[in-house]
Amino acid sequence: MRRAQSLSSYVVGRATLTAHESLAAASSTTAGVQNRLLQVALYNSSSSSAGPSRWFLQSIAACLGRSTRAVSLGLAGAISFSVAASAVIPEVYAKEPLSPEFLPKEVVLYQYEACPFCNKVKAFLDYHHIPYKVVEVNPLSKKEIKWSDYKKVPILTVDGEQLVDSSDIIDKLAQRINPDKSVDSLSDDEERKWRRWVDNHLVHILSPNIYRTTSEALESFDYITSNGNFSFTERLSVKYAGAAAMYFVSKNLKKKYNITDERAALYEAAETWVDALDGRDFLGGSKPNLADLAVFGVLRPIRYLKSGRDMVENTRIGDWYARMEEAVGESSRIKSIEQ
Ligand SMILES: N[C@@H](CCC(=O)N[C@@H](CS)C(=O)NCC(=O)O)C(=O)O
Repeated sequence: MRRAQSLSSYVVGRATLTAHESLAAASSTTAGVQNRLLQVALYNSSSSSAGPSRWFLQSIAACLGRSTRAVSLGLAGAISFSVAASAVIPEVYAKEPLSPEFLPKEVVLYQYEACPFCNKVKAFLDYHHIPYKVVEVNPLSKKEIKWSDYKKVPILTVDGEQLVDSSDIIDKLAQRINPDKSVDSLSDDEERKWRRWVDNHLVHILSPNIYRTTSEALESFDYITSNGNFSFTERLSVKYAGAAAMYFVSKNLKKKYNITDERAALYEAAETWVDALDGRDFLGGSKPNLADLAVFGVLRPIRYLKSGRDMVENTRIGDWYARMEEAVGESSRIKSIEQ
């Protein structure tokens, strides 16, 4: 309980540091009413210790806390959209079916919905049509991963074998489904370079974008809450408390990563990626490689939020993204395990 308190305070506390400044600026805007709602939610969340909103914020804090030290805010992953697959998938973009001998019997992903690294792994599993179960880890107790020495997510178990770290997981899965190839021959320098770019650059830009304005923060949390298992009252509380906290936290993230204009940074990243494609359908040529899957995995949660819509309207990334949607298709997630 004490740890729970401190994680909750972490999010709310960080938000409060900049709350006065941000609210002062925001209250003169047309979003003033929403800001006041968010302010109420923010301060309510700091005084209340009960309810799902607190748990949810703690879940965000766990991803955010580690991310600010190691990689990025993983909130985008919390709003993991289920992207509808097109009914007819052109053969050229079809999924990579595995021959049954390579198909693991049981794959379990221990994840936070809030984690972009988990979404990268899911993009790989979905593309290769590897069925997997998901265990949503409680970020406070982490009781679902007590059995492991590794204290982060994602953790993937493949027929009982534990794999950790999203890039390592993907490398090991790629090796497993291509047993005849050496590790080095499985990816080239270009692919490795862009996978690093995703982890070191792209993921940092996402959260400041999806929580950029109060209305965008609410849009993001609206999606989160409508897809979670919340009662009507719980949904409201999570939506406003979460949006309020993340609106302010995202301002700190901008400073941390020296982002002055988050939209411009997002557009620039999208254009940089399209330049990298250099006229090819995918970085991998006629089919996605691991870099395509990584970029797609971290962008998928934001694609149909305002930031993602803006990105597609204002850059050239839309065609590639549409090809990726077709290629990856429907999720191969089979069911959640209730803990
Ligand atoms: N490099 C790791 C980063 C994983 C990571 O930082 N995950 C965060 C969630 S976004 C985490 O589990 N943090 C530890 C915690 O919540 O206590 C990867 O790519 O998998």
